[in-house]
Amino acid sequence: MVFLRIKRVRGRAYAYLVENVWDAARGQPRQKVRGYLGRLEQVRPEQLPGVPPSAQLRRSLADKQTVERRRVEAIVDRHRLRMTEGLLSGDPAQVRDAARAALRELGEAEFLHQVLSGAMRELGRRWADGRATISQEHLATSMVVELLARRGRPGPPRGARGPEVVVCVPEGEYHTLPLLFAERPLQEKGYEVVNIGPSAPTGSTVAFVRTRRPVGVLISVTQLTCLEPARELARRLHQVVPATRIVLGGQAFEGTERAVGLPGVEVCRSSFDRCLAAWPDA
Ligand code: B12
Repeated sequence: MVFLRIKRVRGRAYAYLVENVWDAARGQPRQKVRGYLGRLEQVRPEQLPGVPPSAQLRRSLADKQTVERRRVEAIVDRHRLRMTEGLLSGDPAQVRDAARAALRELGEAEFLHQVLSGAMRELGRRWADGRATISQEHLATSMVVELLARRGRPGPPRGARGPEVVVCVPEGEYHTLPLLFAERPLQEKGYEVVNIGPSAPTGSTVAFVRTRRPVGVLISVTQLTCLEPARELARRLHQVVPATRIVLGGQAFEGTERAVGLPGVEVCRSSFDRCLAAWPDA
């Protein structure tokens, strides 16, 4: 009988289909791997064997995914709290320790999207209701920048230069931290990141992209007031570089089904990691 088995590698759960076979030499059963299904949280019931897959296997998958989700949520909460405290108290050693522990237990994607960005969001909430000062927020921002810079880039072979992806924000947007969060997931896929930083005039970004001809442009939008400039930027980019993949994302798109309705422009309401899962390795 085929059943599911979970293996954890660097904090991440991966699913396998295994089967018990009789090992005559040892006189006992052993498990034989029948197939690899990928990251547990992304496995879909259609990937299970059988048409349709057995109810037992489907139930087992759903149960394992629920258990894993709860496990990850509890770990994320603990690390996010520790990270928030480190950032609020301006303690770089605590921030580094919290990052190391979170990376070990959760892996890269959850660390960036849930722990670090979650801690910055918590800081924003505390700032908004008067429990954190602007200076604390600014110090936290620079500590996050330093933390990400210290980690360096994951290595493609020396001298190799992958295809370029431009990461940018629309005119009027100064929330540039998400651009740094995009760098590692892109580099891990072998892309070269060109980060053009805060609020450039739309025409300037369009001209830059036209000469550079990257394979993709990721536009991060945090403030609702920047949605319209972002839309205009995406529209003009698609006009001048129609073969380039243009993706809009960020907090401004969350909690809304706001349709952008532009041909050739994608909206991604999740993390960079999830968004890039659909991109080929460079
Ligand atoms: C740090 C910060 C700042 C810093 C930014 C420094 C910098 N270099 O980035 C400074 C001090 C400059 C700043 C300024 C302001 N800020 Co501010 N800021 C924040 C804070 C605390 C953290 C933002 C952050 O970096 N988060 C970390 C990032 C990495 O996480 P993230 O945005 O969630 O991004 C993740 C996903 O959304 C996704 N993602 C993001 N982009 C993209 C793109 C694509 C393509 C994809 C696939 C995914 C994706 O992946 C990321 C990683 O997981 C937030 C609080 C919050 N809720 O976030 C307020 C916040 C964003 N700021 C706010 C405000 C109001 C302002 C100011 C207007 C304040 C003022 N009165 O001056 C100014 C505006 C400046 C401007 N014109 O842009 C509000 C925005 C309200 C709104 N919805 O419009 C917030 C929410 C605070 C609040 N609680 O009210 N801010």
